[in-house]
Amino acid sequence: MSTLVEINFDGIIGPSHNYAGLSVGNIASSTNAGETAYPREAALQGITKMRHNLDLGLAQGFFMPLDRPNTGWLESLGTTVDDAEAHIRAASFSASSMWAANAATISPAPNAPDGKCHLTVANLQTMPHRSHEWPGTLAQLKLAFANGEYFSVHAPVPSPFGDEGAANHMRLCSTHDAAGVEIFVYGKSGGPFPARQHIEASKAVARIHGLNTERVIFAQQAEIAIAAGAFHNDVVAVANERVLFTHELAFEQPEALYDAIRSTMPDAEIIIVPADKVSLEDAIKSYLFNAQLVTLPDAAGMALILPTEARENEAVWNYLTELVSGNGPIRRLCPVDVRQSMANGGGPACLRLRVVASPETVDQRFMATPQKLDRIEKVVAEYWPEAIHPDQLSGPDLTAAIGKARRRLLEICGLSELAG
Ligand code: SUG
Repeated sequence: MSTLVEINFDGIIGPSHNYAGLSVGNIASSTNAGETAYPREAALQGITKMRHNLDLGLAQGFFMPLDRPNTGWLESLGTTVDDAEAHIRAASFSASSMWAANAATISPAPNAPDGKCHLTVANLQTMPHRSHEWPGTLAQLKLAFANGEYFSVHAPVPSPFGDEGAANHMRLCSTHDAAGVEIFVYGKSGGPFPARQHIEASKAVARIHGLNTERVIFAQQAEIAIAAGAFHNDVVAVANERVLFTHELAFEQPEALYDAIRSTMPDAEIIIVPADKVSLEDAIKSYLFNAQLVTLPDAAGMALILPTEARENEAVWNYLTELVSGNGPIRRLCPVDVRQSMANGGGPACLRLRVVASPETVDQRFMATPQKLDRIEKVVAEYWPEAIHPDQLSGPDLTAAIGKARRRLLEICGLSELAG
């Protein structure tokens, strides 16, 4: 078997992408509520990001959008697309599975005593529009990671413990193929906003994955960070291999966390961005920490795949330019345009789920190549709606169009068994 590498699986942005303002505590989602969304442009931006990462020499995979509107979910609520109240109907149409960082929590094989990579699908139960994602996501994880010799896919943690997956989980390790320490970040209170990750869910995932308790840290997300709009930890911190890149105000007890990291992993490097250089507000607006922090091939150091919004914020860009000009581990800044997703609070890191695995052990239908992305791009250009206003979410024409678009995508990827 070849070596383990980090594979980024991006959620392909679905044809029902829209701005219905469904996520309380997610400032971009609330600010853009009622705006017209451009699903075709959104999906093309996501594909361009994947192509960019392939060009950097990184391993790339993808997940299919889920079947929307979710009529089965509406049925379980005793209603239909035509009869549902507007907020429930909008929730049934949401394309939110694009944010694959919330699909599952992953513990790579070197961390687990049974030598398998463990994946627990997230229940996402805090937000109604996301609470019905997991069955469709689980079906895909079971296909993509069907090889039981290497993977173990788990059902969601039960109610009432909210779990939002990898967005609240970080792994520090000397290299991706080595054992490391897993940090589970939970929220207790977010002032006016909900804390979406429950500590009991985090503890349950660590137990289900069989992790060695000495290599697991539970850390509370700062209440002020949630109150400022950091509805997931990956809005204020990101880790890759031995580097933790974090805002000073990300955690409730930062020093205790840093000490715990240093005592478990002495070679860890913690880069703390001070609030007097980048305010919490600027960090959240620019999504600087929602970058993909990746290790480039050929010992070229690490790169941050950032949203272009980070380049447009003077304080943020000044900080970053200084950071990469020093002698630190982060060497390169790569801004990518994912504005359509950003307007719903999803940056480059939200759009991807990291799985450490040998690419050949994954179902190849979920692995990206430049040729496959060309074919996907063609389907998107032909079938994805150009524009959707939230008021249009009821029409039978739109329902038919998004159903057809998804079926066409599944067909060309050889995944029609997910049609539902
Ligand atoms: O759950 N937005 C998503 C954004 C998720 C970002 N993910 C990470 N940080 N990993 C959310 O809040 C907006 C949907 C709407 O308003 O229609 C939304 O669900």
